[in-house]
Amino acid sequence: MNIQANQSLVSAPVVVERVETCLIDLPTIRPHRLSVTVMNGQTLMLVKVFCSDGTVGVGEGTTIGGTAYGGESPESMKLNIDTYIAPVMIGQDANRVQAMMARIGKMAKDNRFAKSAIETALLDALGKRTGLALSELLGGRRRDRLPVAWTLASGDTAKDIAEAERFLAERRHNIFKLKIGAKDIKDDVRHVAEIKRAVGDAASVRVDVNMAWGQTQAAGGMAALADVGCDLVEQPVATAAGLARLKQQNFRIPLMADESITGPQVAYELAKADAADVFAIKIEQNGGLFAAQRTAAIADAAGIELYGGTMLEGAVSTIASAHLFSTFPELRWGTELFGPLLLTEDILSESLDYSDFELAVPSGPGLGLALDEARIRRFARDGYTKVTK
Ligand code: MUC
Ligand code: MG
Repeated sequence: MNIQANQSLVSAPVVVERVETCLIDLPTIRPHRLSVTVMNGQTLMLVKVFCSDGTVGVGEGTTIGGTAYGGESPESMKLNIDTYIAPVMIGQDANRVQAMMARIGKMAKDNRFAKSAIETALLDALGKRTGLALSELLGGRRRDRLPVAWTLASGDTAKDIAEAERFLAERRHNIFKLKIGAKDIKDDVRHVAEIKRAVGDAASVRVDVNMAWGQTQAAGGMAALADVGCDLVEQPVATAAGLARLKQQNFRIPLMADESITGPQVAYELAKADAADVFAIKIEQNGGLFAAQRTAAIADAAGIELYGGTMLEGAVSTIASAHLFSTFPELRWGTELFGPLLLTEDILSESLDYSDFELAVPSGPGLGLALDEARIRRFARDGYTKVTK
């Protein structure tokens, strides 16, 4: 397509005509054990935004363990999009993504995951309309590939070691995050020590406590984890004040905030309170790609390092996140964008490129993905719900 044709497409009025949503239930390759839940499957909420120029954008809302991790479930995302969000989008300018999100914000409070799905779909459509990859719409990618951690969470140390050794040999992952916090601290620290001993310097070993510890437990845990060669502790306690108190104790191990980061305002408060060394950036937790970009800018300005987080999303939201993370000035701790690899089924017609310990960020227009609709139909709970006004 030549530049003139591109320009006329961008300047022509393009409106949203229809929104479709669907829930897809997919099995996981093994049970995934976190301190908050055990996952045997994952439900993806897919949304499609149909525009008057024929472009169709796709977005995804996905969480962990129904409402075990946060207030939004895939079902609530779908219901709130169908009932409240889609109707205010119909007939509105599809090119003005930020204005559309502001309009939606007036009609729908909270609902950060649902909004992230919608914003992703609008940006995917805009990218397809203009021929630009989503990362270029976000200001331009700085890297084409991203380091990807894997989470060892089978609940069994020997199985976790075997999994880690296999992925190291396959050159798929050399960063491992261990889910701890459900057991006694001594058992958890022994588990981490054994895995670190097995992988040695070939891999970085980190832990995610998912807020399971109290303050004094966490202080003991941080010190013990530093001693066994753990590189990073993620969200050991629930509150921002608790994180800040831990951070002030200067353990020899960096502290990362995850669940605490629910948008730019909170990110600013965390930075002001000196509550973390690292921020896990998640597009859904922040309420969309633009909000996540603002949170990352706050971290950057405060000298807080960045990590690209996941809600164990499927391919669509994983790749939306990848586009955003590819634009960050620094990504010191890499990413954990392995969600699609935890699922038994691929919903894309062309699989993602995970190789050499990294994920390739697609370069085609928008997300740069094509869905396998036959596979989606097979796993869809009730098919697509259509909203036209
Ligand atoms: C979290 O809390 O970070 C990310 C990887 C994983 O296994 O769980 C998620 C959620
Ligand atoms: Mg976490």
